[in-house]
Amino acid sequence: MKSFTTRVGSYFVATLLLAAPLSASLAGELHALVRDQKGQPVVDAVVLAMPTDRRLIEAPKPTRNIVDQINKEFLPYVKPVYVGSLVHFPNKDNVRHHVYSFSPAKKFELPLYEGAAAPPVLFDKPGVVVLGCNIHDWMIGYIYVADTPYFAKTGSDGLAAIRALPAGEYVVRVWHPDMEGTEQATMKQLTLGADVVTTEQLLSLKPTFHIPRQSGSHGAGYH
Ligand SMILES: [Cu+2]
Repeated sequence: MKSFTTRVGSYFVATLLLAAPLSASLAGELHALVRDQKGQPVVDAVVLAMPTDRRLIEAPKPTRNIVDQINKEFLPYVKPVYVGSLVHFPNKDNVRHHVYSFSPAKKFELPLYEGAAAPPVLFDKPGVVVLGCNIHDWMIGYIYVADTPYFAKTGSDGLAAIRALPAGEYVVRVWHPDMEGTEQATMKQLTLGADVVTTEQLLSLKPTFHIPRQSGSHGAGYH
């Protein structure tokens, strides 16, 4: 049994060595800069690349997706995941949270819980899932369930990098919680080879209204 495993192992090594230069030359990278109507970089925008040939979609490596609750906020504020992913909602606060969503892409509820007691939630339908907490009205977060594994989120510099994209034709689009108009309106066709392709996207953002946090403690143990 041991020698069989060894042989299989060395076969894989040989295949990988042969395949490595080829696949490396076929992987491209997409760098996107997202700016708003004032020219300012947009943070928390999700940039997505959908290959025209869906056969280029490779199953992503399994990752542990986490949306924390810290200091009575969802962290991260925007979490993109590939469709079919599980997301964990650990509560790092010393108060209980009651996380829910009424979004058509995923309706769910995690009744009052502490710590890591809540089971992970499966996001099996592409779309935007708005997160809320029944106890803390100001808590809001987003899970963007992507129909492609090729996506990245912009940092405070407005930049997102999607790495290891198989060469081919892509439709690139952007989503942001405060965007005016639709994702479809941001669609751009791009060809990716083995190099780095850069693209720019302009988003018009709506003014945001945030429910003010409740100040002080009201002694109910929930605040
Ligand atoms: Cu809460």
